[in-house]
Amino acid sequence: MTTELESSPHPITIQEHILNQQRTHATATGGFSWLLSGITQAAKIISASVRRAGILDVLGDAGDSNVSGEQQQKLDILANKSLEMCLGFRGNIGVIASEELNEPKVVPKSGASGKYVVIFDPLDGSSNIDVNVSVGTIFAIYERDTTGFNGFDAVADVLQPGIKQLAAGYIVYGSSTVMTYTTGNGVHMFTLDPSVGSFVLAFENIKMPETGKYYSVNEANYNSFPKGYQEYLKWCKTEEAGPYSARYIGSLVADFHRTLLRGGIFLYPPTAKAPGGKLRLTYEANPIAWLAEQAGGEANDGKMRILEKVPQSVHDRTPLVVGGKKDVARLMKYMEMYGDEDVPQASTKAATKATAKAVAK
Ligand code: AHM
Ligand code: MG
Repeated sequence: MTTELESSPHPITIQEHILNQQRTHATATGGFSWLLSGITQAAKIISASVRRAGILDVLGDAGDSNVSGEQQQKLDILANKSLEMCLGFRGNIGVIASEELNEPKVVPKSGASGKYVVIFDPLDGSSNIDVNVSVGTIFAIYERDTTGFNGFDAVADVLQPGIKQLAAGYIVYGSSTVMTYTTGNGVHMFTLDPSVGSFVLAFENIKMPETGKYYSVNEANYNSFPKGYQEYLKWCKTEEAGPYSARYIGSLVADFHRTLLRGGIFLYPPTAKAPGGKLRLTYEANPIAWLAEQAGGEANDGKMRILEKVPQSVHDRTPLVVGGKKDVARLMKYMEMYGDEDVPQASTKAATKATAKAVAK
């Protein structure tokens, strides 16, 4: 007689999945899987804090700002500490860098002999924390670049192009907690089962639809987008386009998560306020771009592939366009057509101001 346990499908945990992936690499030692399990451990701690945010004293500003001049939230700091703690004792991580740390850190326990570099945004979309909207963690893992290595240049270890990532992923703390990762062998997604504390396989080898029905952008910045973006967005609203629907959460992780599953395009173009883009290359754009490519999508900065950009500093910013292959290709046609042409023309600005004045009367 088959018992209920024997007949029920075997839930694959993220640990098992990572180990199975590891077995496909003949030279793997297990160290890398050990490292990834540090990230899942931190994700569980952060998830528990996010879930109880209104109960614990973790909402609101921490009263300090990070290197980018942004107000740090208490949960930003807690998430950063959780990752530092869970990764710091793995023994094989040489360097960590984070949105919340001014400079990369050499990990004291493994020091200069640690083989890996882990770069993360501990809690992306933190302006959404206090209003119960999805936030996330993003991470990228590299091997230390030992070419011409003097043993102590933590900054040089971090300034590697995204194409050299060994693993990348994100955790979204949404209606459920979901972790998505790639090691260059497809994109896999796991849901945290809070009753047993395990991430269980939800989707293996996810493929992003080539085209979707959503565009995702902070359209309040429309007036200062370069013309190529503006013309593309105008097209999205035409009958020929469908038209598309707009979706914008304001948490990159959540906006990308939807784009990965449903298709469409996410854009954060250059703006008057952030002419070089707002999002950070090393711990936001690079991991997201690799996941997109691994799922059959594309990611660029409106001109070139994100993964080929060489960061000049740890907190470099970049414009970001990411989505289904066909959606991104169409946007690029508009970019090629209009180049770096800026808008609005002075006359358009004046007309907008005059109308606003008349309406205010
Ligand atoms: P953060 O890392 O400080 O939270 O900022 C990054 C966030 C992204 O999650 C999101 O895509 C973007 O900022 C939203 O910016 P905006 O409010 O300008 O639309
Ligand atoms: Mg962020």
